Amino acid sequence: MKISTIDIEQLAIPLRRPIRTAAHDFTHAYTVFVRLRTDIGLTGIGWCFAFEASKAAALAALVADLTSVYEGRDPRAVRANFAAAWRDLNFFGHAGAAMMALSALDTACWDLAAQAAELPLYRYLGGDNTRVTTYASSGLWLNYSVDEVIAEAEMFRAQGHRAMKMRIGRPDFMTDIGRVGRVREALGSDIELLVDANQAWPVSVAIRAGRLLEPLDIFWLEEPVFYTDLAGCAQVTAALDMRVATGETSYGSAAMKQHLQVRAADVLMPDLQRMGGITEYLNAAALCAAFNQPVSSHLFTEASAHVLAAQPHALMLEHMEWWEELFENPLAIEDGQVVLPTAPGLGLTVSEQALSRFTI
Ligand code: SMN
Ligand code: MG
Repeated sequence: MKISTIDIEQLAIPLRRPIRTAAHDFTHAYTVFVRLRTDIGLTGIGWCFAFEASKAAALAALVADLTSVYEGRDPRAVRANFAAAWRDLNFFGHAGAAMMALSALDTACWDLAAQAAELPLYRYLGGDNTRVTTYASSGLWLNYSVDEVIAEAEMFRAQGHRAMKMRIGRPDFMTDIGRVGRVREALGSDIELLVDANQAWPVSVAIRAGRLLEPLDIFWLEEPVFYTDLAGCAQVTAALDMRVATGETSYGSAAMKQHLQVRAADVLMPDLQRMGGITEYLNAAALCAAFNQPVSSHLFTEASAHVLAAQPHALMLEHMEWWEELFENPLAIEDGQVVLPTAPGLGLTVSEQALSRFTI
């Protein structure tokens, strides 16, 4: 099997409403959708994205540049192909937009390799779990009123979710604590509540806020401090009994190793596109196992579900709805778990109608 052509499409996917975290403010997921077509008729998919159309155009240009590495290769040689791309990117860098572009191509190769083996990707990766525990994440944003947060949380519960993530990280952290308290009270104790501060706080504030959050039974406190401050994050982690999670903003498994070496957090949540695709996500997951820590995910639910289903030390898949309209068979959620598709590869059927609707 050989990769014959590579299609790159730029999509503007509108979100249900404009959203804000302590670090982001956006209305669309501008997505670069990549399809690897092969000489035997199989097609593999992958995607990367940004929050501005102009940045997504830059990602598309980088993907186009990398096609010369992938064209003509056997997609089943995923790790060899990845190594060739890694060499190609040495000067440009193993971080930033280059990793995001590589991620789409690498993920599409894994999709193809599993399809060729006629196995769902999670089985191809050696997994046996047909479900993964998940949390709803496409909501409870910083720009919502508390009543809006509670209404959306109830919507997630009605959809089958049993865990969800609320955005915090105001300079006035006492406002956050009050809001989380009201949401916990409204939801009762049978919903797992996660909170994400999106790097907003200095270490001292993160520790004080964390101590006030602990009695509210929070599943984890995410990105309490600036993402490069690993020592600071380790201080927060050591000071709190509650779980601290981080890692979404860092690039490659080497960065995950640095986090693990200083015990920066209790849980790492590698981001598929910042890892550079499934190859490096798997490397990151193996490092977490070696350091006796769980592994989670960030965005990219459809692909990350397969990786986490194959990791005995997986903890909580992030469920983000942004891309589900692209597929005729979006992931089902039952009783707080994502149900893995049974079709070979990623198991996703692309909706041509949705693609043309979102194409820029
Ligand atoms: C997040 C990251 C990027 C965009 C929106 C939200 C957030 C998360 O940090 O973890 O989901
Ligand atoms: Mg986050």
